[in-house]
Amino acid sequence: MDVEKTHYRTLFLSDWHLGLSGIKSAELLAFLETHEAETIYLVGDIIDQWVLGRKWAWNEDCDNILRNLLQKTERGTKIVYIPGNHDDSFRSWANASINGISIQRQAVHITADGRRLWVIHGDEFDLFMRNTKFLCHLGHLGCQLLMKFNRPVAWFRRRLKMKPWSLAAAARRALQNSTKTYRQFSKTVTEEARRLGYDGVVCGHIHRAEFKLVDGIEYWNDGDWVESCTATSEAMDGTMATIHYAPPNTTIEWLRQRASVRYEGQESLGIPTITPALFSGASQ
Ligand SMILES: [Mn+2]
Repeated sequence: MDVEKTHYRTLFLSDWHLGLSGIKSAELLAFLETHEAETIYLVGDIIDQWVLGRKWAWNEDCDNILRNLLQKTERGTKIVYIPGNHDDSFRSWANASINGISIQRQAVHITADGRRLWVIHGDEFDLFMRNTKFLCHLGHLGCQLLMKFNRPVAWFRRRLKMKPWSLAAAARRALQNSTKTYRQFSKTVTEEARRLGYDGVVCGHIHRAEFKLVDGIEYWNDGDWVESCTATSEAMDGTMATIHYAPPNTTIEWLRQRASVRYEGQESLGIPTITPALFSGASQ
């Protein structure tokens, strides 16, 4: 089997959540093995530092995904990494560069036809997230309160033989299901982009790939690799599009095997052991 590579001027990808179980890491590896770009923006939540301890699910695909990125930078691809809220400890490394990957708090991308796009993860505009984070940052008091509230609920659910329920997860689900919230998010982000003088914004965070014009401002959400396999692309002439990656399973398997052979013998990047220990203090 031979698989052709697709070349772009720019690729925007986010919300990989590497380390979380059940993500589309095989598809993502296959995608990276077959897609090249002059510039790649990693738009946040790339490594999930909120997954801790025994739940940490780092596999060979995750290692090969990072190896693929490093190989891309060696071959001249410019990679800009904009940390999100699940990998926010990298934010303190803004303006640093790790193995040719430049870390930025945010970026401005200029398309081939001269549009100025603001590139951000987007959690800054998610009011719900901001508030729960604030609660947890109150530290002891805030988090204990959340747990106390959760305990009676857990007791009832056990008695009813229901699955354990997480307050945070349920609140997030409620948030994600609400179209009003999506609208609110894109409205807030594009309003801010306009205020700052940009033609549009590229972001992630809400795990829903989408393009629309909001009062003349371009809103591009590059989606996620937890459930959907989506990215935002810019062709050489500046034309942008949303990619829904859906190759046959046999292709994915073949590309995984090929990557596995290619990267064989390379030492593990250490992330599986380092990350949980390193970020055990990260807020949940
Ligand atoms: Mn996020």
